[in-house]
Amino acid sequence: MSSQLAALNDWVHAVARLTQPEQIHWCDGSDEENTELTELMLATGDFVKLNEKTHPNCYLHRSSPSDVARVEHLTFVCTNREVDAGPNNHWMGPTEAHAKMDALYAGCMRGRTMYVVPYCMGPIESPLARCGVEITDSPYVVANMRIMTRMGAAAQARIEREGSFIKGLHSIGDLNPDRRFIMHFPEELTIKSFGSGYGGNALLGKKCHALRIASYQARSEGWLAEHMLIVGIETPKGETHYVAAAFPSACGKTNLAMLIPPEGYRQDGWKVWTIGDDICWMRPGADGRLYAINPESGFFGVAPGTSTKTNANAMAMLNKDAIFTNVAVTADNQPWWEGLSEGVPVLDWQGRPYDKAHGPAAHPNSRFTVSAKSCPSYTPRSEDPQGVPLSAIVFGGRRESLVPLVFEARDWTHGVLVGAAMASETTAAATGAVGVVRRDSMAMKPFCGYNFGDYFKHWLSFDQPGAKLPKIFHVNWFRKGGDGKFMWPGFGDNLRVLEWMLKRVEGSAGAVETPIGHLPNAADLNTNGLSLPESQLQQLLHVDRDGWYEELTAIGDYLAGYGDQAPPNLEAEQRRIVAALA
Ligand code: GTP
Ligand code: SPV
Ligand code: MN
Repeated sequence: MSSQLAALNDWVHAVARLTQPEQIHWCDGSDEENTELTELMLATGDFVKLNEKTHPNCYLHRSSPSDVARVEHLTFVCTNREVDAGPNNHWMGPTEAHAKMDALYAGCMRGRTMYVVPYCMGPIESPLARCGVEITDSPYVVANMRIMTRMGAAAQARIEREGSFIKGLHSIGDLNPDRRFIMHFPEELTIKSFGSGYGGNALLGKKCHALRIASYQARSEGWLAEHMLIVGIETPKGETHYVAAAFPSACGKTNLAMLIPPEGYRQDGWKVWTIGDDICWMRPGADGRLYAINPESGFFGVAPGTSTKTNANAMAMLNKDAIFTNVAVTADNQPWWEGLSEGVPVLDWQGRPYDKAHGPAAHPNSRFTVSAKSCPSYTPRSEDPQGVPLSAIVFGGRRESLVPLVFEARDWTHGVLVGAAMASETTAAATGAVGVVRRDSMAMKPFCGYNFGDYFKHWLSFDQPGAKLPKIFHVNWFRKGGDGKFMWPGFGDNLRVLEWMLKRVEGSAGAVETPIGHLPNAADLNTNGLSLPESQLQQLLHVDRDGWYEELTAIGDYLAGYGDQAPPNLEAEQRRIVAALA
């Protein structure tokens, strides 16, 4: 036995002594193993089989009704010094946090199977990829990790070769929200999660490892772990530009990653290739450009709002080999959610007869889990061990007022400020109030494993001599008019905005200079085939100087909240813009 394997074994056995499982199962990721787990979950009711004719090999999982989203108030970063976690995180000292978690874990797996899940985030052969092992007592978590990560024997072989891995311990416990914590120990490369079986709380490879722990590692190793989609845009000339975009949870990453070009664009030969829809790891290559990989291998996407009209690529993957969580079902047992043009729900997400009085049929944060390879816009470049070079980075939020459709940052420092200053209306992806505007720097507020002040400095540090950094933009698909309706059609039509960005990258499109950045003139956007009144487009591209003066002033206060950690360059940039707006 290699010494690495011995270290893994020792940890697994120490966890078993604490949690007292009935048996231990080492996951190899094989089809046989998945079939056995599926049968087990059908027997226990963890899985409900969906219509085999319309949705072969598709299953529905219903969470406990109080366990349907991430829980930011119960998520902690446990560094030795509180300042290293920063005001952006909830903090608990490691000694106290371990004691609290280990007390919850004591005997928690009695009568259950403990699954040992080795996984790799990123293509197995990629130097940018990193491995972890999740120990869990939830077969639903295993089934999801199998789709979302490269799970099983190959990952274990890499761990044995490399000797390092992130340790993640997860138990659903009794799903009691009062006994639920998601703890991160970045200095120990360890995660401890208890009391939730849901998405980002339980699939530890995703937000816990690939964002919170990875962002911490990336800081000292010179790379970035970001809450971003990665998409390839192929122009009629046959050139593919890769773009990464950070939008907060449930703000359009999956949709932009799978965009279907408007009719006229398709005829002209535009194509869109999906690399990733949630997480992006990137680092400078030898040529000075930023290279990005998607550490995941599947999509855990928001179901409501997904339809053939909005996201036909997602719909095409959802009729086989998919797991659905907290959606409704029709009389003939097909999955259903709000936004579908067909079907009638008979059972809601809790399995009750559907009654409008109970609210939506599908939970607003109901999700599908599918393999990235099932996506019609899948590209083998997703497996490129070196990643794809980025031409542009896009930040964006859900803002019903003030924020224009698109603007371009003047340079990297201004772009970092634009990312740091991001704000967005909260969504159902996390428990708590929905629709409240909050600052969500780089869409990483819930996910950065260290002090945002240090994080902003780390972002600024990429601006080195010889660096060929992507241009930075900000978008807002969610402006609303007086009638309460979205002003911009969104979805496929967002390619019109991406086209302007790529032309800016090439230096072939016009713009107006304003204190907040460069905006397209109405004529610089291709609106062929779009029925958008000229006055509405003007409004979408308008900079409200008074409103922005207030916004920038608030951003100054926000940066000041990071005290000594706030980078002086960023504060100077903020002051320059405030002065220009005054
Ligand atoms: P997470 O998986 O939580 O990180 O979310 P995400 O950022 O991938 O969001 P997603 O693409 O799933 O979109 C969330 C919701 O926003 C869905 O209901 C979409 O239909 C809606 N949405 C996405 N893009 C647009 C857009 O361009 N315009 C409008 N109006 N809505 C959009
Ligand atoms: C998000 O909330 O940003 C998600 C879903 O992508 S979860 O896996 O729960 O984090
Ligand atoms: Mn997300």
